[in-house]
Amino acid sequence: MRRAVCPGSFDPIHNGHLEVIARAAGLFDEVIVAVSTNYAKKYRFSLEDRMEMARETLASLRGIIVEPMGEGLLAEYCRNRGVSAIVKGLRSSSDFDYELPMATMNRQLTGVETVFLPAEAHYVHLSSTLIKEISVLGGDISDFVPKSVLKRLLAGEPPTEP
Ligand code: COD
Repeated sequence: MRRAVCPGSFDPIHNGHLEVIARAAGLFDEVIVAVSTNYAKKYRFSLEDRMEMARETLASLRGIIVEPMGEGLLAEYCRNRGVSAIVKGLRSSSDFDYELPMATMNRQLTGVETVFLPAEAHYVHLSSTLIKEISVLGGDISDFVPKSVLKRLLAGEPPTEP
């Protein structure tokens, strides 16, 4: 069985993430959506909420598992979970410049490969950070996130610890 991982903060998950995860599901037998926790980072949503939003929005896709990634090395996580490939979406050349050394390092650490999928043109400008900023400033984000995420963002919950 070919198992891949789509890692991310998913704070929150948006349509660009969903599109890449759906394409990964078409390439692999099983795709783990691994939701990261970095204690140095301030998240808008708790780990549980980020996982719940991912589960809700990916429920119709087969072969998808949503789980916490933990705090350790992604390469070790892949080895422990029998993952052969990390799938990342690329929005720009700066994404590539950032991701390439990590992909090379991850391969050297445990042999895990990284597969890059070019972001769909319609979603190439999306990031969780930008979406949260637009939402806080009262802009319309309904084209960028699924309905369950929209509802939570509009509920205006205060920032939470991971
Ligand atoms: N279209 C397509 N893909 C997109 C889009 C978009 N609009 N936006 C984001 N993506 C993809 C990217 O591939 C991105 O990597 C992924 O979605 C997740 O995005 P985010 O913003 O939720 O996640 P990040 O950037 O905060 O990354 C979190 C990771 C867990 C991926 C990162 O922290 C990581 O790799 N940690 C591992 C720690 C480690 O092992 N370090 C050593 C490295 S050698």
